[in-house]
Amino acid sequence: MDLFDGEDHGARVALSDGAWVLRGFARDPAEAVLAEIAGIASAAAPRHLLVPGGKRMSVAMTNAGSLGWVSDTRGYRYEACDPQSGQPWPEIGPTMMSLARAAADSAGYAQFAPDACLCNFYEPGARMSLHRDFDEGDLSAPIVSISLGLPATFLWGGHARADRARRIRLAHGDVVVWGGASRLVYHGVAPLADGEHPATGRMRYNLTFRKAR
Ligand code: MD6
Ligand code: FE
Repeated sequence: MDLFDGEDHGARVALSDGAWVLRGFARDPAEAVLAEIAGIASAAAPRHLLVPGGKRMSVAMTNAGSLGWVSDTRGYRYEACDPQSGQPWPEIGPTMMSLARAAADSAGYAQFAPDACLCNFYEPGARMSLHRDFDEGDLSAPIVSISLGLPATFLWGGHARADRARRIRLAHGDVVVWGGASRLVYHGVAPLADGEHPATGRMRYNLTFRKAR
């Protein structure tokens, strides 16, 4: 067993109403998913987007699917083409797609049909401040989030930004599924601790599958 193996592989942990952590759910197909991420990154390079306030995000992002989430000084939105290339975003890989659907199913969200996959690339020190995801057109669909590589501390807050956030460790292969009453919960990621992961080196990857339209 390596250092990054969770002892709770296979556990399903309830975070709050409608939100689950599926421990290790993505571990077996991780290698195939990482290959798909590499393909996406070579077609649409990860970049550090500007937020409307003008700051540059520490997480690098790209997208797959018929819509991709983008941010610039004009705001946040979904777009069908990569503004950097003018080309459509690459397709969501078949392994990651079936994994996202299986995770949604196992958390009680049948028939999940995501059209957008936001791909987040974390180097040591990268973080994501507390936010809610409400740019999606269909808030009745859940979000499925797959974490690969270095472990992160996920911040799970409440419905108000000031609500105290719980700290939840997300390791290689962990999947979070949330929707329903928890769909608009505040959440974030603490600065990534440095380390070396056997599958990804000094990187954490996070994929979030959404129904944007
Ligand atoms: C991350 N995840 O884990 C950031 N958002 O790197 C998110 O912001 C997120 O995991 C919506 C739903 C699930 C998530
Ligand atoms: Fe989010």
